[in-house]
Amino acid sequence: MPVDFSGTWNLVSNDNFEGYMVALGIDFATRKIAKMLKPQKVIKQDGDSFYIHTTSTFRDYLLEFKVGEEFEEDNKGLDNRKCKSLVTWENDKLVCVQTGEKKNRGWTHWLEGDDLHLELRCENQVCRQVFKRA
Ligand code: VLP
Repeated sequence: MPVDFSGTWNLVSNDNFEGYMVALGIDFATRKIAKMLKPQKVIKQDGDSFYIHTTSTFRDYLLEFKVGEEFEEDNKGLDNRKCKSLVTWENDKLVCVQTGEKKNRGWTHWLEGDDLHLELRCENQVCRQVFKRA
């Protein structure tokens, strides 16, 4: 059975989000608000086609992509830097490389038990988030 990330997921832990945001150049005032948030992710997966909507009381971010097809990402409402993004499967992990101004930028999603994990990377910072089904 292939892995299926579909569902509605609530953030339950967020390790080093501050470091990740600093690496992205997010300003102090925005970081102060952002680190209080408990974002929700709605993921719709149809084979290799993904819809990932991250919502919060402050800002939302919608990402749609097909695994293996590079796309332009605008990161609107996040750091607003454009990059070229490519998502691939590494076994059952979904790995995104975001090529642009920031070195070593990307993220990885995987399922572990009943939890959804997300590792966010930028430069030398790694943020680890865990989500539980809503
Ligand atoms: C910017 C950095 C907080 C902080 C300011 C705004 C959207 C994988 C991937 C799909 C992400 C989430 C990015 C979070 C970076 C915040 C607004 C928080 C709510 O998810 O699921 O895009 O990259």
